[in-house]
Amino acid sequence: MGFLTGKRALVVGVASDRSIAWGIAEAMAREGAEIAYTYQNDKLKERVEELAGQTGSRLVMPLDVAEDAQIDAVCDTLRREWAQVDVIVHSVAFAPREQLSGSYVDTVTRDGFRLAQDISSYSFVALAKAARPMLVPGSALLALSYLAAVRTIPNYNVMGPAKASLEANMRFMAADLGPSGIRVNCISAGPIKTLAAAGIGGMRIMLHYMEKTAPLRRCVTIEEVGNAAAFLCSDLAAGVTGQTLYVDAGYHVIGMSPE
Ligand code: NAD
Ligand code: 0WE
Repeated sequence: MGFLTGKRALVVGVASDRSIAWGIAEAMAREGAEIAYTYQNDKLKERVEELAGQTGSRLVMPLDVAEDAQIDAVCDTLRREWAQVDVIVHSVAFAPREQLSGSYVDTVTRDGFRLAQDISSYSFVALAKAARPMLVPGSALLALSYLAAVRTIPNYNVMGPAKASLEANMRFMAADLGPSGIRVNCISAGPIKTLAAAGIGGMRIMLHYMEKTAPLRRCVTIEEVGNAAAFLCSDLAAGVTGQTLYVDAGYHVIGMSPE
């Protein structure tokens, strides 16, 4: 019997079969969880419905996390279908593309900064806020972060402060919801070739650098992130909250490579 048997998980952020959210959904379904999915817009509807079917799920709902009304609609549906929610996975980030290259100070704008914070950080607590009446002792919330929350990374620019904000958001949620038995954590994943990483200048070089310098001398996969996520959101991690777990082949511990 899987270690998530009987758990009901909402997974936000599947766009393709390379999405980190898909690696998470597959691992959670394998461990016995029932999954509900959302898709950002109509272009993604059929693809997400097809993937949902592969995990035996028919609960697939539209959700642009910038819209409170859509967040409420998703929670209304879940209340009707499930009554309670055990797991929420937030695997969403966005900043205007033109701000993800070049000089940080020169390219950042007030609107870009605000949008990155709104979509990539605020939306995590917005989901928790709307789903709050359905969360129960033992529920677990998870968001996806990146090393640039705590170290500078070339070109990640305005997304760096957004990930720093996401991790602080996670800690405040953990402190606030902890007394109710609800856990909140982040996974900080190493770079992976997903849609969000497609067309990012220098991505290939970054993956190569990872393989040369990370303690495990390789990159990580969505399956590995998925397994860590399934663990963190299960009762196996009942004592863990407010944590950022690095699933990055150890890259974050390196100060200087031996070469
Ligand atoms: P992805 O493109 O597969 O997923 C990003 C998702 O965000 C998509 O499903 C997209 O539809 C969704 N999204 C964007 N704006 C949205 C909005 N307004 N409303 C609803 N959904 C919206 O890419 P991914 O790499 O799997 O990214 C998932 C998460 O993992 C992000 O938080 C990202 O920052 C994080 N992450 C990615 C990497 C990497 O290298 N790929 C590394 C560390 C962390
Ligand atoms: O979090 C991310 C990507 C987030 C992202 C990606 C895009 C591309 C499309 C946010 N907003 C947008 N906006 C778009 O229009 N990652 C961790 C992957 C990533 O992105 C980088 C990286 C890495 C790694 C950008 C620059 C440098 C490194």
